[in-house]
Amino acid sequence: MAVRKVYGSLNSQATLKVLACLFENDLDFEFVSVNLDAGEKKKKACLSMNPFGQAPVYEDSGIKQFESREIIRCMAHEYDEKEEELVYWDGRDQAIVANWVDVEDLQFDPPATKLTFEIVIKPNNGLAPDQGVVAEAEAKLSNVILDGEILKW
Ligand SMILES: N[C@@H](CCC(=O)N[C@@H](CS)C(=O)NCC(=O)O)C(=O)O
Repeated sequence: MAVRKVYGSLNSQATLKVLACLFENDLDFEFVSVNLDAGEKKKKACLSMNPFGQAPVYEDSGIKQFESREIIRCMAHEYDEKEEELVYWDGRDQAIVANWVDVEDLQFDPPATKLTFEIVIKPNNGLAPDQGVVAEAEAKLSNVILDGEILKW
């Protein structure tokens, strides 16, 4: 029986990141679906383990965590069983990884999320995208995606 639990939604990019890592590491887990569109009270009850009331929340052996990037980082430390090097113990290497995790968090994710909302979620709900928001998000994304590739050093 799985000791790990993911509380989240399949409509949540942050939840999907955690699920991708669980599958990548072949780890058993139980998925507890949270309806993020549910009323505030019901949602808060489901996500009471996260002080910000957001998905995902991850539970492993009694330890509860939130913030998808930190859940993934912790998983990489704990289940680093593959040949590829996922975890760096050298402080300088850790800082370089942290730098790029922050770039994804602060430069890539906000405009990518806005774009997804405008060009996928809104049309799926019968709403027209706001072209001003689309243009602004695309301009910001062009700072991190060059010629179809994520910016590299
Ligand atoms: N920085 C957080 C973001 C979490 C987040 O924004 N979750 C969204 C779903 S992707 C959510 O729960 N939204 C509902 C709400 O904020 O009430 C993480 O990466 O885990």
